[in-house]
Amino acid sequence: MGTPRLCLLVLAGLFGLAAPESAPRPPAHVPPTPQLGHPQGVPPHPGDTQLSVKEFLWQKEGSRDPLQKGQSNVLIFNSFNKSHLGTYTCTATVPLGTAVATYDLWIDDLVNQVFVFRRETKDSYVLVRVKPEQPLLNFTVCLRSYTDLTRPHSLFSYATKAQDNEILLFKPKPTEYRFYVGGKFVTFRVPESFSKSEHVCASWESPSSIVRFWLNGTPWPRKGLQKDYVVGAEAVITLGQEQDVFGGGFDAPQSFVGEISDVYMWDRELTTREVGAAMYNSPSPAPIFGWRNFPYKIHGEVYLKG
Ligand SMILES: *[C@@H]1O[C@H](CO)[C@@H](O)[C@H](O)[C@H]1NC(C)=O
Ligand SMILES: *[C@@H]1O[C@H](CO)[C@@H](O)[C@H](O)[C@H]1NC(C)=O
Ligand SMILES: [Ca+2]
Repeated sequence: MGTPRLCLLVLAGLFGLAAPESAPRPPAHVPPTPQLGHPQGVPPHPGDTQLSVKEFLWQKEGSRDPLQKGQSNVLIFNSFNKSHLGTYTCTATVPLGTAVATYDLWIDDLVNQVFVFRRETKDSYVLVRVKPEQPLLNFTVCLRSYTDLTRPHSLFSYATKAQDNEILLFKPKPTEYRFYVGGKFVTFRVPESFSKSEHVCASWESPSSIVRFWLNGTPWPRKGLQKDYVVGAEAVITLGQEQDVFGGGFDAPQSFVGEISDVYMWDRELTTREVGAAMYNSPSPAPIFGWRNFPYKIHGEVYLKG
C-alpha cells in the first residue's frame, strides 16, 4: 500500500544493556497508519504542504512530560539504557485534528514463550536480572502458571538479606494461594482449575496495608497486611524455587514443575483494567520488568519454549 511513516524513532547510540546476548532491537513494528480521513494517508515530512503538520509531540507511555515537541518528526536516542524501554507515541497535529503513531521499544521480549520447569529439582530456577531502583511502598506482581502439581510450590520468590520471604507468591495446595510481604502472609482460596493455566496478580500498598488479588482477571475480596512496611530493593528474584536465604536455601519439595510465563512487576497497585491489559501482555503503566522486557538467567533444567 506504500503508506508513508508519520514519525520515526532512531536508535543512534546503543550500549551496556543487561546482557551481551540481549541486543536491543529496533522498534518491533512499523506503526499503524494513522487515519485522518485522507485516502492517501499521511505524508512523511513536516514540510509536506499537502497536510501541513503543525507540530509533532513525542511521549512515552507512563510518563506525563512530553519528550519532544516541535517541527521534527524524528526522535533520536543518542545514548540508550533500560530507562528508555517502553511504548512511545508520536502525535502529529494537523489542521483537521491529530494523528497518533505508536512504537514499541523492548528488549528480551518473551511474548508467546514460557519457561518450562521440567522436573522436581533443588537447583533449577530462573533468576530475574533486574530489581527495583528504590525500596517499595506499593507494588503489583503478576504471572501465569500451568501445572498439575498438588503439593506446595513457589511461583515468585523475592528475597532480601534481611527477609527471605520479602515478597513470595506461594501455592500450598491447588485451592489456595499465599501472598507474603515482609515475612507475613494472607491466604486466598480459589477453585481448583483442572487442565487450565492460572493468571494471578497480587498487589500491596504500605500506607493502607491493602492487599489485592486477581485470578484470571477477577478481583478477590481485599485483605490487609504489613501496614507501613517498606519492601527492600536489594533483592534476588527467582522463579521456580523458594529462597530460604538470600539467593539460595532451595527446597526440592517446594520447587515448581510446569510452565511459568507473563511475569510482571510494578511499583504501584494496579486497577482491574490494568490487570486485564497485563494478561494480554499490553502492560500499562510501564512495569519495573515484564514479559516484553525480561532480563533473566536460567540455572539448571529450565527451558524457554515457544
Ligand atoms: C539512562 O539515560 C537517562 C537519560 O538519557 C539518564 O538520565 C540516566 O542517568 C541513564 N541511566 C543509567 C543507569 O545510565
Ligand atoms: C503508594 O500508594 C499510596 C496510595 O495510593 C499513595 O498515596 C502513595 O503516594 C504511593 N507511594 C509511592 C511511593 O508510590
Ligand atoms: Ca522462604
